Amino acid sequence: KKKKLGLLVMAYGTPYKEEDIEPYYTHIRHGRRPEPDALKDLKDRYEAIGGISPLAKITKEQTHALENKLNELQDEYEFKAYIGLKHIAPFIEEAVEKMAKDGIEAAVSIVLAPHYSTFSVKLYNERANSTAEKYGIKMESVQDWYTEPGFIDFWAKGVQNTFADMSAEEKNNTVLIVSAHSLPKKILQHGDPYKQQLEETAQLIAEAADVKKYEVGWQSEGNTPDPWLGPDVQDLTRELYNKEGYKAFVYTPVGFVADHLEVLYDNDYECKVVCDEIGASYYRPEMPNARPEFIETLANVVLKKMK
Ligand code: FEC
Repeated sequence: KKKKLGLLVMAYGTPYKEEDIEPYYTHIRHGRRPEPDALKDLKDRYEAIGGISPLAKITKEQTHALENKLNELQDEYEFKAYIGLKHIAPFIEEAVEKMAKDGIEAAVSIVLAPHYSTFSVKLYNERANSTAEKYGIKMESVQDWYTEPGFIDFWAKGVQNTFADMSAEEKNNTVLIVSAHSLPKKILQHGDPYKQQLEETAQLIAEAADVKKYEVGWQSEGNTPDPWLGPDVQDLTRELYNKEGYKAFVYTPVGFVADHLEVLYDNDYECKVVCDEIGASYYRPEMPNARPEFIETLANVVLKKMK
């Protein structure tokens, strides 16, 4: 008989409906309610991408597909997947509690974000592991997976396909911008690997896709007085245009794995506005979402963690 194994798939979470936006935003802000202007600004951004984000649906699709793929790839274990979210129900703690109720004794966890930071993955894993401990579940947690060959290959192919769509003039005057969510600069004081992991990701993708000109950028920074990691992708676009006169910009927000607000608004709207202003073409290869090759990549990451 196969051994039952819990699979905790952790993700950021997103409001399911308009009324969820305020409590969700309050949770992101560690319990501080947002100012009315900030709340309105966030509501307007969700409105601009169609009212709510497709993220909830995509996280579910990714999780179900990953469970199926893992059960297909091996026959020692029977994986049972649970979604645990950072900022909205089902919260990480609730997912682990449910595992315990279902009689799960061992589990593996993964965050649907490729890079490790003390401000992101570490916090997900601490919440998962402390709840697992409380219920006597033995849990192994993936730390990062940005070097997984299938991940680099996914983006390299997306970039190559994008280049194939360009005119010769664009192709000779283009730059690849590889980005992730910005974090407060103070993370660097404690040896956080996040910045270096993004730089390495950019280099690996550029090599695999044979891209000569690429830059690392940061996006979606928060609304706080602290300095955040930069350059911001919008500023970087203007600066590169002024210096090099590029005719086309290719954005790969590789710190994310799905179509959601930070991509559909911060890239597809905000970066596109800058490109339109300077008269350059805007390109953004497709996100991984639940594409089979990406799900197989995640499955490989999980299986490696268990060895
Ligand atoms: O609903 C959606 O479609 C978008 C979901 C969403 C994802 C996401 C990913 C990351 N965030 C990270 C860090 C921060 C820090 C702050 C912060 C703020 C927000 C706000 C919204 C939001 N984040 Fe997010 N993030 C998503 C959504 N994030 C909404 C609040 C409004 C705003 O500032 O835009 C600042 C918190 C503070 O005020 O102190 C820090 C990181 C990721 C990528 C890793 C991951 O997915 O966990 C890091 C998706």
